[in-house]
Amino acid sequence: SARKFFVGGNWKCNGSKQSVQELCEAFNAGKNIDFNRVEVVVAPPSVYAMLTRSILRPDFGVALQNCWVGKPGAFTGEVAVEMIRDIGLSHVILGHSERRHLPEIRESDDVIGRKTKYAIDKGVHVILCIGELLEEREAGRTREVNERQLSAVRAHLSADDWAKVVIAYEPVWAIGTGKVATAAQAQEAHSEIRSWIRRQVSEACASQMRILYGGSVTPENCLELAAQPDVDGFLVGGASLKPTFLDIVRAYQ
Ligand code: G2H
Repeated sequence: SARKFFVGGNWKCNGSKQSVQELCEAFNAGKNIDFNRVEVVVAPPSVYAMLTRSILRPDFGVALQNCWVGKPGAFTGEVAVEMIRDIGLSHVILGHSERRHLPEIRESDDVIGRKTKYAIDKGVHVILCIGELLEEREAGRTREVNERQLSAVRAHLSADDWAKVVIAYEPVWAIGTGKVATAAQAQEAHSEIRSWIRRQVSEACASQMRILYGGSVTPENCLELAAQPDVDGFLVGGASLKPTFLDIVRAYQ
């Protein structure tokens, strides 16, 4: 397709100064990555973001995994989009299922929409995660849940804003469980998401939107998924903490 493949690495709440250093050095040594064909972004825990940015090859972007919803100020414990820009990061992951569903966090669809708008307005690209729970899939509600989560973001965005968004479809039952979606399940959901964008935003936006698959992606299962027409890349968790993440980056080939 005309869409440039996109691979994100979501390190979640893992690592240390030492492991960040070692992983960045392993990535820096990686050869045979055609950046005309793939965009790569890794998301360390926020306290390691400056360290990561200073060590990591400049042809890899760096993201945070969350941000505050508005301007900097009296918001104890939060990190503002302005700070993400200030330290030279390109992206922020928003709406990850762990932030939506962990009882300690429970971020709402609307807050995720507001965060997405604020980040885009400040020039930070958004990796927007959506996806259904196992019980929702089993009840035949996958499409409805994805569309509800997308609609909550659409309520805050202009049509042009969507050009700064990459969507990551992450079925919650496939996250960190080793239970990857089949290529057919991924393709079906991705094609429904693209069709929603075609109807609710525009044809041009739908044809350009990168829709990533996330959930137990590995070097072993990535090629079959990447071969699906509406799978434009990956958001990788556990497997992005190893040097073999680069084999997933090369899945565009
Ligand atoms: C889904 C994914 C990365 P994992 O959360 O966002 O994690 O690859 O470990 O399932």
